[in-house]
Amino acid sequence: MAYNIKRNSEVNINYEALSKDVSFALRHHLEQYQLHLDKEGWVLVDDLIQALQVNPKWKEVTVDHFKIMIEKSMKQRHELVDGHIRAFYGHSTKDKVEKIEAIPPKILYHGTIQSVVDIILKDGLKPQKRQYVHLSSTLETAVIVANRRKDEMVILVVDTEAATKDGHKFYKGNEDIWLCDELPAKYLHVSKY
Ligand code: HQG
Repeated sequence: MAYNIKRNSEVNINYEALSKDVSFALRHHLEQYQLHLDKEGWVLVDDLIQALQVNPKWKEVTVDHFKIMIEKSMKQRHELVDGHIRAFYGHSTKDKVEKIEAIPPKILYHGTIQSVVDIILKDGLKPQKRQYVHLSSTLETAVIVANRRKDEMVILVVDTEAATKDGHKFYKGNEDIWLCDELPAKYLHVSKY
């Protein structure tokens, strides 16, 4: 019987919508959800559940739903460990989340659009509204990132080897996404694919 109840609640959950709301809360709108991230971006799962349950849509949400949400997601956006959950990347909250510095592959990619590429090639990559600039180890991901926008896509290649030699730091987001602070244009060129 219990098995049936669980299956029914799973069927009713829109995991894509749940993932969006979890990202919205953990990356951008802590105050609205009365959440507080620790310095590595973690919150208690129970606190997130309580915060989400204010919305009738998520009244039945449980930790099992978060587990399935993570399993089903095409992108590795959230991490769940020992009763805590966090977003891997994407934050725009006031206090900068500490990420682990690591040595990236020799090149990384950044997917952007034609209308801003000239500015980027002049002023460099800037985090804009987020805490970090977002890069990826695969061209495929950069294409997906760029294609979120309506404008024509441009893929930039980042010479991380030269940037690292000059003292710029790179941080691991997830297995594919890398993060950095502002990065001068001299390390960038437009990819020919
Ligand atoms: C551009 C999503 C003008 C930059 C994605 C980008 C990713 C500049 C935009 C992740 C600039 C910022 C992050 C400069 C950079 N002047 N524009 N100097 N420097 N830009 O959304 O990288 O699916 O903050 O090219 O897929 O697009 O939500 O960053 O176009 O992984 O999990 O300013 O968010 O992940 O846009 O995306 P964003 P992003 P999720």
